[in-house]
Amino acid sequence: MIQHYSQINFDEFGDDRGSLVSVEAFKNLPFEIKRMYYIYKTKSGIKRGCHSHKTLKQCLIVVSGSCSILVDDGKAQDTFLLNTPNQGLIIEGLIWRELFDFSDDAVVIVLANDYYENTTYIGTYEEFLDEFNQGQFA
Ligand code: T46
Repeated sequence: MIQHYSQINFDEFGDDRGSLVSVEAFKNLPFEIKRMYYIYKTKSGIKRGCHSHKTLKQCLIVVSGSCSILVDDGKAQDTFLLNTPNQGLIIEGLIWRELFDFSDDAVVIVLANDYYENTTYIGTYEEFLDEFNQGQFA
């Protein structure tokens, strides 16, 4: 069972005009990009995510403002504060994720290796743990 999360740093090209970050599949991002979506205007008290996928690979980049992301691999939890546009969080496979503490100006870009399919969502933590336990003993 592939199950993984990690922070990734992208090179920032800065000059007196400002900064630029480039993300390229299989160059500085370890998967192909079939979909991009972005999240914005989320209020500070709101939680997003609160689900898992089985095999989807995603990279979350907070290009403006900040937000925190809790990831849970079934055994342990980590929390990441994303607040710089040249850093991302890769989440791959069966990982429960929750996004919270959005700043008013937060914009989260998500790069995904597959198209949107609402049937691939694991929507409750209990279901997620069941899937995790099945994988452990498979
Ligand atoms: C994830 C976190 C970080 C689409 O039509 N296409 C899409 O590609 C996505 C992602 C969503 N939608 C629709 C489905 C819902 O009607 O947009 C609405 C909101 O989606 P959702 O409630 O899933 O949004 P979040 O922010 O809770 O979760 C999303 C992703 O779904 C999820 O994969 O990891 O962002």
